[in-house]
Amino acid sequence: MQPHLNHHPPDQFPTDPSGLPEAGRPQLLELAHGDTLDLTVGPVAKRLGETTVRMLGYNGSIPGPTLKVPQGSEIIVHVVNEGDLDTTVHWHGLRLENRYDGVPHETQAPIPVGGEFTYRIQFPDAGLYWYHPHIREDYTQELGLYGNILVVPSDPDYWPPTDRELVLTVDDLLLEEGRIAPFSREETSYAAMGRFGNVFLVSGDPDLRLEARAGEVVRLWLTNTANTRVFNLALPGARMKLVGGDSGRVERQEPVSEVLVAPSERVVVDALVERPGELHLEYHTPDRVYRLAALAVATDRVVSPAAGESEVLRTAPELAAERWQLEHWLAAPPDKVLALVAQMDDPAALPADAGPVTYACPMHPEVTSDQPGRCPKCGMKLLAVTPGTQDHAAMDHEAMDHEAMGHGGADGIEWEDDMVEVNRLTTTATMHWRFLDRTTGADSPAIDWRFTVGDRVKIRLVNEMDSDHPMHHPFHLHGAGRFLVLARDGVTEPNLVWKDTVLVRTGQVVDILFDVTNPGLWMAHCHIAEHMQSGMMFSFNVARDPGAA
Ligand SMILES: [Cu+2]
Repeated sequence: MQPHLNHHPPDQFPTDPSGLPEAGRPQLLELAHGDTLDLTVGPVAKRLGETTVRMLGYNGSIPGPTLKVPQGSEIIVHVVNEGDLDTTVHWHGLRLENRYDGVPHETQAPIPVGGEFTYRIQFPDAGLYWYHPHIREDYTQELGLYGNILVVPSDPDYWPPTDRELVLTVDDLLLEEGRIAPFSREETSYAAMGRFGNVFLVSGDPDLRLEARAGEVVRLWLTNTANTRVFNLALPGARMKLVGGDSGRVERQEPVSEVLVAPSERVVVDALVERPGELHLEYHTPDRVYRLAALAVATDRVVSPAAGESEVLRTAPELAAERWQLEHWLAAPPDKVLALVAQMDDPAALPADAGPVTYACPMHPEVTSDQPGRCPKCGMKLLAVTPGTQDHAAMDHEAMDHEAMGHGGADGIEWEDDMVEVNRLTTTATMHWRFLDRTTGADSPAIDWRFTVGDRVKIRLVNEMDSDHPMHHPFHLHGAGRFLVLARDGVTEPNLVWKDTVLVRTGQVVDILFDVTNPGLWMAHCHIAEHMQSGMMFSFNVARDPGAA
């Protein structure tokens, strides 16, 4: 008998699944205008292959229930918190009433364990949205608190015809020795790069099997719910067509072989599966291919009217209209310039009497200096090397593989955690992610943006290389409105779609046009959960239109 086997230190969240109800599959809940949904947060025992871990679910499932609602409707959601810590529910991407946005202390008081809160949620726009907590997302979202929302358009011809719809989440989860890797109650770890997982989950399942029939057009609705990982997804053997993004359809449907989806982004693709057999949803990085899920295509061939339209590439008139005004906005100076930077304390910082110190790059161990500074190869801050022990920079054996690429690779995306030992040690105390308002000089919490309903605001996002740790950031704006990407590094966006999150790659400059529609106090933040926890956030005010009744 080992009574302490499952005991967790008091400063960590529990990991023992004993006695908990087994996590279920997400339900599809079709809700009508005025309906009430009861949503309960609570711990579950989740089976992942050979092991069972303690996770958190909405209504006992991971993901939580998929909500299917008509555009223009409003529902009531009654949330009960039986979880591990205070919570709120944020309705990601929805332009809703500010007081139901789920931001703790700003739009509502946190819901304590044992407490409850009632939301009224509106769905003005068609497309794919999702919900998750807005307190310690690094822990709660990683542990399973997320669910999809499918808003069915009022216009029956908004989307092209399809035979089958699969509403999915893609995610990763970090396991160590068959358990969820430890989480402190007090502070967020992996603050430098975010917590990368080592198990991939599609709709909560490490080995999901989906079904279709030969000849069908299968619509994949995909939401990235990972803390930090960018997914580049492919379905070899199927003919894929990009039809939608964060908030509704794309300007121009286009054939694609892969789709990139950053944390919290959504993408909608139609896949024509012509032949029977087994296809795989794959995750492609520059170095590797991972299989995420299987799609079994049955032989009973169907004659699909949708397949007949699969070659047609439609244009969305509302976005074609935006394209006409684009030249004006491309030429206009930005109204706001926001820099994305890191300020990093040395996690292995030594006491002053430790003697001579050598500094080395965590990514490039051969780069050393007797002075603090930056790596000339990748821009990372040089960290102190502990004398007499293993060189902590050299512990990242994988760093050598990235020799020629610079930190995060030539494409400005960090596909894997290639500095695990350093990353694990970085916390909200040592890693300071910042937005700096280059128009006014204000630092994150002091940024004071004031807009009015009806404004269109051009915002320039600059992912500065002069930073202690340059890396990609998925920049998210809450439901004060929605935005179009105008240009990335000066290249005009070729295919418009309404968005709430944009991936700003390492060193990249992205211009967006923010269409402001909803009054209130709203958040802007990086959607890497650990970056938001480490300060990469601020809130801005939107005033009502003084001319409106
Ligand atoms: Cu970030």
